[in-house]
Amino acid sequence: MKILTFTGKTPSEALRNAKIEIGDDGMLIETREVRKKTLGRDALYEVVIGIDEKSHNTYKQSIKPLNKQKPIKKESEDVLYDISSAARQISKIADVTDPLYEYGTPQSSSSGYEPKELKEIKTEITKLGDKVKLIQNMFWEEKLPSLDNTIPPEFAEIYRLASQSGMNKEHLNAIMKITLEHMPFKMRENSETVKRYFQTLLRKMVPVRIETPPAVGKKKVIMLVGPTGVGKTTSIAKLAARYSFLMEKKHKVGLVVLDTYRIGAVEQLMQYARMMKLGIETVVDPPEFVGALNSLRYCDYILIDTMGSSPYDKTKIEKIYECLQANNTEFLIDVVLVVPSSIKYEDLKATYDNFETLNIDTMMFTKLDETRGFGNIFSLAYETKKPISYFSVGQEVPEDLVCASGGFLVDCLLHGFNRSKI
Ligand SMILES: Nc1nc2c(ncn2[C@@H]2O[C@H](COP(=O)(O)OP(=O)(O)OP(=O)(O)O)[C@@H](O)[C@H]2O)c(=O)[nH]1
Ligand SMILES: [Mg+2]
Repeated sequence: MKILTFTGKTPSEALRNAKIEIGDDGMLIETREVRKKTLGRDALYEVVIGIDEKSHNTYKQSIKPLNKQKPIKKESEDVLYDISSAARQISKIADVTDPLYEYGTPQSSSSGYEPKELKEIKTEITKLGDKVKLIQNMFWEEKLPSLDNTIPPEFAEIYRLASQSGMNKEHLNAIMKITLEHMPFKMRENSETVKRYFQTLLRKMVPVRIETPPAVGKKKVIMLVGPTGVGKTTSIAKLAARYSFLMEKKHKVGLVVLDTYRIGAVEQLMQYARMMKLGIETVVDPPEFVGALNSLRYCDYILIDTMGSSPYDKTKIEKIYECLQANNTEFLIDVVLVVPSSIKYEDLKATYDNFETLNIDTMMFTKLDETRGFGNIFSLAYETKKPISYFSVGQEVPEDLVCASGGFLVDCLLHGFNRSKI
């Protein structure tokens, strides 16, 4: 669009002069009083006309012929061309030019005219588009062939973090797909909002068992099962300390040891029991199991430690199973699978499958302090839908125990384990 000015003694004369020059095609942008009428001197008015020389036809449809437009009255004497009036004019021109173009058609091709600012914005958008394509190709093309091409680059960081965390690839792709389908388009513009959205989504996906004390007159019976050396006995000691003197209400805690296979296994827990002054029962054969539970009836919590079993040693798991089957008391036994976070997802899943016959209720992940990626834990919980009850984050009894929360796990997953955040 070209900007032309015409003058006259009155606004109408200025407009008439414009019409003589350029005909009816044009848009009246502004009328100014350049000079006031004084004795012996006429007033001087100026009209500012915008004209699109190359698209007269389209232009005619959208605005009235010049002779039908009314002059705009302007009180001010100020004829200085200040910045704010320039800005007003630019926005007026932009407003007027918009309807001339159809949605989605490049503005320059339809009119031939394009304000400098719009040109710059378009160039930036094109550059950004190229970057998006580049990043999409780098991060998504081969890894996510099934996903469409509308992935903003801000997802690249989140994808990298999540995939480096050891999360199962199928899970990650499924979650990314959900994210892309549901995330409001506006949020994709900013990598921070993308991250926050993704974080919230992951958090909501982590099944968690909230710790609740036993109801009045009831007790909680918790059995820890899992492979050898994962931290079952240490965790029993941490839980015993937590329930008996770390919580707001102090509870009576009793211990049962099923692990009589290994020399020293009973002694390990005996030491903790002595230190905390807790009742402890040992069980050699399944029939003794019920007797042990009954003798700890006075307790609010009964914690059962079991022998660790390798995935290939079915007899130990069978022995635990027999104990559970023998339970004819009214106590419901919460079976907690204890697994280390330091092994890869496939191994975690194999371990889970191995212990599944025991009807796992919740999961406890240990040795979070010894690992970097936490996606494996996330994936096991995501896949099995079994809630996580606790995390063990070190060897120290009782302090290195954390009640499970989706926020804690997702924070570890995306930013690593940070002891100061416990
Ligand atoms: N770094 C670290 N070490 C841990 C954690 N939990 C337990 N351990 C250590 O792991 C080792 C084995 O712990 P235990 O509690 O004896 O493991 P367990 O599962 O009872 O082992 P078995 O009875 O032989 O099956 C010990 O040295 C513990 O101090 C943890 O969260 N982080
Ligand atoms: Mg043990």
